[in-house]
Amino acid sequence: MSMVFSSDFIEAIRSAQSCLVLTGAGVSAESGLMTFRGMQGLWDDFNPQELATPEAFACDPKKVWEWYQWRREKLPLVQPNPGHLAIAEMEKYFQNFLLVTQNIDGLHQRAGSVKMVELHGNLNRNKCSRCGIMIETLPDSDEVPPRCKCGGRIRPDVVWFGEMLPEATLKKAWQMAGMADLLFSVGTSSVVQPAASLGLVARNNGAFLIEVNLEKTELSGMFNQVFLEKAGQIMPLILEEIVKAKTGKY
Ligand code: BV8
Ligand code: ZN
Repeated sequence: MSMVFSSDFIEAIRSAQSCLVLTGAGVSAESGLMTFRGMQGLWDDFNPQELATPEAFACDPKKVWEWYQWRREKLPLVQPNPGHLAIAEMEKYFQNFLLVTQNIDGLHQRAGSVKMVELHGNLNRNKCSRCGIMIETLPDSDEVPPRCKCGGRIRPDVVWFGEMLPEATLKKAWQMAGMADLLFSVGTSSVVQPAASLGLVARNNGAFLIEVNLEKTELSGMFNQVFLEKAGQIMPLILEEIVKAKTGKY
C-alpha cells in the first residue's frame, strides 16, 4: 500500500517533540481480537456495555466471569500486529512519548511498548472485588468465580462502566495530553469517556491531531488529518514518515 502524506502532516511530525498515541479495540482487530461493536453479535441479548459493569457482576458474577474467561483464553492464541509494532517503535523518535491504551489485551506490551499506560486495566490480572488485593494465582475451587481468602468474589482487574479510572494513570494521560504537540487516535470509536476527551485537551493546546480508524467517528471533525485505513497497514507507513522526518534517512 502506498500513501502520500500532506506537507502539513510531515511538518507536524518533523517538528513534534511530545507525542501521545491513544488506542482502542480497533488496533487489536487485525490480531484477531473482536472490537466492542463486533462482540455484541456474540453475547446474545447482552452488549459489552451491559456486561462490563459492577451491576452485571453483582447480579450474575458467573456470566461476567465467563465472558472475561472467554476473552482471556484468546490472548495466548493471538500476536501483536504491525500496527502494535509500529506504535512501539514510534517511542524512540520523540523526546516525550506516551501510549495511552483503552485496551486490556496486553498486546502493546507484547509488541515492545514501554512508555505506556492502560486506562482500563488488564485482562491478565485479577483482584478481589471486596478487599481489592491482587490475586496472582486463582485458588483451586469449583465455585465460579472463585473467592479470595476474605470471602470476596475474584474479578478481572479492569475498569468497568461507572467505575473510576486508576487515578495516577489518568493523571499521567491528562498531563501528556496537555503538553503534546502531536496526538494519534488509533482504532477507537471515540465514544468512551474520559479517554475520548484526551484529543480535545491536546487540541485545545494546539496539538496536531491525526485519526486512524476504519470509519468516521463522532470526533473526526476535530482532527487535522483522518485516515480511514486499517491500523496494521497505515501505522507502519506513518512510522516510515516519522523516521524519515526525524533522521533524514530511511
Ligand atoms: C468514568 C474495560 C467516572 C472493560 C472499558 C455520558 C453518558 C453516559 C455515560 C457516560 C458519559 N460520560 C461518561 C460516561 C460513563 C462511561 C462512558 O463513557 N460511557 C459511554 C458508553 C458513553 N464511562 C465510564 O463509565 C468510565 N468511568 O467515567 O468514571 C464516573 C464514575 C461514576 C459515575 C460516572 C462517571 C469507565 C469507562 C471504562 C469502561 N471499560 N473497558 C472491558 O474491556 O471489558 S471501555 C471498553 O469499551 C474498551 O476498553 C474500549 O475503551 C471501549 C470500546 O471502545 P473502543 O476501544 O473505541 O472500541 P469500539 O469497538 O467502540 O471501536 C473500535 C473502532 O476501531 C471502531 O470505530 C472501528 O471502526 C475501528 N476499527 C476496527 N478495525 C480496525 C479499526 N480501526 C483501525 N484498524 C482496524 N483494523
Ligand atoms: Zn479479598
